[in-house]
Amino acid sequence: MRSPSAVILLLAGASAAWAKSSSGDHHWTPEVALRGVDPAKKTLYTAAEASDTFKCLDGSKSILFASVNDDYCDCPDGTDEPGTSACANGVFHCKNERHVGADIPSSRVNDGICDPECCDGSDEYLGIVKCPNTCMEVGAAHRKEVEAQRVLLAESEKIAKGYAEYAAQQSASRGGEIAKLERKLRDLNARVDELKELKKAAEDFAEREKGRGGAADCCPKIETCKALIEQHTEIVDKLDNRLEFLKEAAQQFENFAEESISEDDAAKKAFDLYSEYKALEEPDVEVTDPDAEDSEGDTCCAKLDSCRASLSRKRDEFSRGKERLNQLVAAYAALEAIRPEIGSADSAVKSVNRKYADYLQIFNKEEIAALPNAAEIDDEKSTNQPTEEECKDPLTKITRCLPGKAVESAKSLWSKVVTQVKKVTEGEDNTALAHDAGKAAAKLSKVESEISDVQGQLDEKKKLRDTDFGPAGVWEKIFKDCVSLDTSEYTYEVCLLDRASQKQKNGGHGPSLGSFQKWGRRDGKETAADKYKYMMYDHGERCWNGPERSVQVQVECGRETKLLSVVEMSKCEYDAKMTSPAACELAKKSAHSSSGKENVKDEL
Ligand code: MAN
Repeated sequence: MRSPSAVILLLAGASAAWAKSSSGDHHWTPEVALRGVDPAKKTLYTAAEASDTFKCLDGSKSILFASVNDDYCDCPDGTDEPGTSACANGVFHCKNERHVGADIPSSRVNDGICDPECCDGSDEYLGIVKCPNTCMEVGAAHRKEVEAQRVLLAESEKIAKGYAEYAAQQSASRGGEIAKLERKLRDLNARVDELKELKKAAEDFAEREKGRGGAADCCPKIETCKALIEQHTEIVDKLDNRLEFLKEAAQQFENFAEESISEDDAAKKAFDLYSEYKALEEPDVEVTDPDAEDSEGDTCCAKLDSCRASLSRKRDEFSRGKERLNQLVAAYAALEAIRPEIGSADSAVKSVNRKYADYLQIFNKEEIAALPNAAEIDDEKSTNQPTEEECKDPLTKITRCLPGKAVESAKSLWSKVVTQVKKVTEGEDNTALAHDAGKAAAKLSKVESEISDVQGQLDEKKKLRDTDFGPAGVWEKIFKDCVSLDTSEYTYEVCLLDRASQKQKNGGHGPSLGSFQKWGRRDGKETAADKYKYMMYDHGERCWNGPERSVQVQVECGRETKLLSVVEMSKCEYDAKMTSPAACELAKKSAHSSSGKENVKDEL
């Protein structure tokens, strides 16, 4: 720093030198007028030469061209004396060839000090001191520095590009993950509804069990029920046997000659009855009966209910079998009235007739037994009979509807139950749950805790999706990474886009400086272009007699994510500076501003 008196002395010296030279060796020439002029403004001065008039660059005044750099200050803006120290506000430009040009206050011209900004020494042209031209070395060092900066910037931008790619991948996969979790949640919620119903069914069941005398009433009936099933099975098997026998030749009805059907009423009637029989035939659906084996731990009443359900299905099987047998027998019997000339001409008719004769011989004498009465295992005390509407839900009402109830569509209903149970519960035994409120409640709470777990994961993903991670989402890669800085008294820590704190250096716990609130400045005066250069952390621990602590972090492009400085600008309001490759993305697209949401992908 020059002292004012030294400057005055030096200025006095310089003016004296100029005065001496103006009147001595250094005469004014047009070239002298261009001394200290920035090449960018050169034409403004050369143009003046032609008209012999120079207009001060602020337009305030016109003077003779010969007055430019005549060591007398004419222009209020000092532009007439760029090459002398005559104007206090003049600017001298050193060309600094082989380096970069620089402006210095023209008061420093010929002040006897070599200005470091003027490596070419041109500011001391009167030779009061001899300033060597160091521009070659200074320029080389500068170029080296610029090149190093360029390499560093390129590296930092490459890292930032990687961050942006990471964000794009995260964003793309997050969409699918969110959809998957939402689906899972829907399924689990449906399962909860189902388990609530099962639990309710189990409670109802327990209630009914109480009402009907409980185990004391149910246990003795189980054996009776099992015996009844055996008797039923025997009868149904016999029925099936007859049906199978007749079915062996039934195909022949379809081979009747056209003429037989058109010319003989008996053949036609037999054929029509057979067609009706065909309509009754059901495809054989293999249904495993889950009640066949009692589950361990089931109560007597649960076992009895299962047994009743099996019995009910047997009875239903019997009535449908019997209907089919009667229909088929009627078709065969109709052929007995066929006209002999047709019957003996049609081989299909003949073989049907033969089969029927055999059937009569083998089975007709034996009556198909009626099914034994199952009333003794009926649940007379049972109240709260389900409505038909309730019974349409095969899964949850299974224990209340099927036992003892000969529902016409029992078989298809049952197969629906089996499929649903398999699909929804993945092997879980809903029937068991519907009989045990404790088990159902335990399962319910397990699924409910699974729901809260999945909900947590979903909320987390959605929060990330909705977080503003800056241009192209670059900050996501280092989200919540923490950087710290030691000052003489404190260690400051900033966890990116999360929270900031100040700790005593001696290890003591320090106050929170707040949590991340927004991109932008404390005073809200950021522009759209520099919004992502500032992070605001606020609502930290309140200062005694002051505001809540807060920190504004200014970020610049740099190779490392690093906290450079933290200053307490006013009480409990801190200003920090940091570098990060994430800020380089912004440098590249400072014109852009992005919300950082899922659509930033398009910007990459
Ligand atoms: C602590 C630190 C300081 C702050 C004072 C205010 O010492 O957080 O930075 O100025 O509290 O009382």
